[in-house]
Amino acid sequence: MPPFYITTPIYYVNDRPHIGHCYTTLLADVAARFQRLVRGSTPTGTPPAGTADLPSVFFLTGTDEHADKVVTSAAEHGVSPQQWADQNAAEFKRAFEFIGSSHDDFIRTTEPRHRDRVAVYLAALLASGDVYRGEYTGWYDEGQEEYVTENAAREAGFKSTISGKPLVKRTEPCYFFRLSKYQDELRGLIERDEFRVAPDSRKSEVLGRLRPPAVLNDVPISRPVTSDPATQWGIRIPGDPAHRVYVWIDALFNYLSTVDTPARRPLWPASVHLIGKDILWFHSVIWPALLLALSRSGRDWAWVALPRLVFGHGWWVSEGQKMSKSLGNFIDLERLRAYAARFGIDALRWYLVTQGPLSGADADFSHAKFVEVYNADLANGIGNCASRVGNMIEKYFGGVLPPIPSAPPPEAARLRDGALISAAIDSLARVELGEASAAGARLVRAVDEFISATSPFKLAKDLANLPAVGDILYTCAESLRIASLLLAPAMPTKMADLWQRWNCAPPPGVPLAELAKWGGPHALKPGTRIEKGDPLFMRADPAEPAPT
Ligand code: ME8
Repeated sequence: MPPFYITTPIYYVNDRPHIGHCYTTLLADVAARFQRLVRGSTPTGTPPAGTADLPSVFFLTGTDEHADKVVTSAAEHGVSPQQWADQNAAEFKRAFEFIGSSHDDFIRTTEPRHRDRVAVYLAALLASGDVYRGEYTGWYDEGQEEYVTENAAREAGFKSTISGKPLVKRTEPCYFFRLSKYQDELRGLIERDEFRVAPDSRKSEVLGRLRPPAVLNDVPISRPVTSDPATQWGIRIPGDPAHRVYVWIDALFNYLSTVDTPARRPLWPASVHLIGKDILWFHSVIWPALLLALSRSGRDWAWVALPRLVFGHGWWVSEGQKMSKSLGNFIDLERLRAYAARFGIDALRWYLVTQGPLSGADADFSHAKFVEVYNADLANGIGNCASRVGNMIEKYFGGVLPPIPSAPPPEAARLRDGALISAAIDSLARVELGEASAAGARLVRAVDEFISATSPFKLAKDLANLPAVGDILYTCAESLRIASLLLAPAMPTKMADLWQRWNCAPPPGVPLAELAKWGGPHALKPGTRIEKGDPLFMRADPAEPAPT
């Protein structure tokens, strides 16, 4: 199995982290935890020194620090750009610690390990001619730090589509990347799914912009350095310090620079670049074209293959409206912390992962929906089911797990057949992380239905039925153990809590298919103490006001 290397966008350090940043990093975390589970690899990896014990799952997130906005915000706060970047990168690290992210590395683009590699990549592209010096005139969106094509500028009334501020006409000497050369090749690669862009709606969107009559122009990739301090922040073009690398080009290379060491190189190519739909063009066109160019810039670069998949998720909106600075309606970290304080971090993770805008329409963060999902899936779902089973084992068997049934009740067939495990693994392959997690919740519901169908509490009224009751309860507990495996990537803390109570923590190094075999070598051991404990999730009152 090739290694699984997943990335998130690297976030601008001039913004404070909010739900959107936390969401993408959380999704990548759930994907990474699922993949570790599927492969039986260690929970998280501090990058090891030698290739031999390279983790088979590698999860990268980080910060994008060379934007011009960093210089302006730093000046407003009376600190240097580097200090400003340090402070805000630390905020992102704290935010990701709060959401329980298990990333293996956090890249900051101001780090020498990144800057030095970007200079090497550009030197190779200059030498091959795919980066060349010219002159650029165009419409510039100062807020977004990007040029807008003549057509797009005209359509938007020469105003930024994001901020509404007027676009500015700029002419400057400039280095270009020969993007035009790669248009047809990229179109073919995406059409044939050799370079996958998902979900399908995003693939169509990109292909629409690559198919004739669309024509790709070469793109400017540098900005001039002047006496203005704002222009001195960034990585210089090798051999021409009067120019610095455009922040987007610098940023995209993080995915490569982080693993471009002798020990980590086997991790390339990335398996998934998880991004928001706003930055699809950069990731599905500019980035693969840069990589194609680099891979052909000399024999030393032939290993630079294309990433396997770019996945662009949708948008969190707030009460139906796009979140923006001008509206001041961001679901910010404080709101998320308030939800975690009231409902637990795992409940927040569950809501974001299962109700978020992963592949379809935008999603609204709604308190009413949060409580509904919390009660249905968690308090009345896994929480209540685990309590019921634990209580019955306590009541009828003194808290000790009864024997494995010699002939499992016929109603248990659905619990034992492993179909939901296969469904979860299939969903995972399509990056449908909400679906993969929901397979665990479905298994819990199936256990509830099994309890209703077999009525152990009624049977137990007659002592002669105790063996049958034991068969039912063992079946329930073992099925919940399997469900807990599927729920663990989204809810690692609560499931670890359950494993501790039930003495069934999965041993490291065993792949999911083995762990999840019903009654297999890792099944619950009869005679194990099953501790009841407090409910994993207390029911929430929908009438209570939202936490703030
Ligand atoms: O674009 N809903 O950084 P950025 C869901 N530095 N996700 C959201 C969101 C929302 N409302 N708002 C933001 C940049 N995101 C560049 C990236 S990568 C080489 C450089 C998430 O700080 C989503 O993942 O603006 C989006 O793509 C990303 O934050 C943009 O973060």
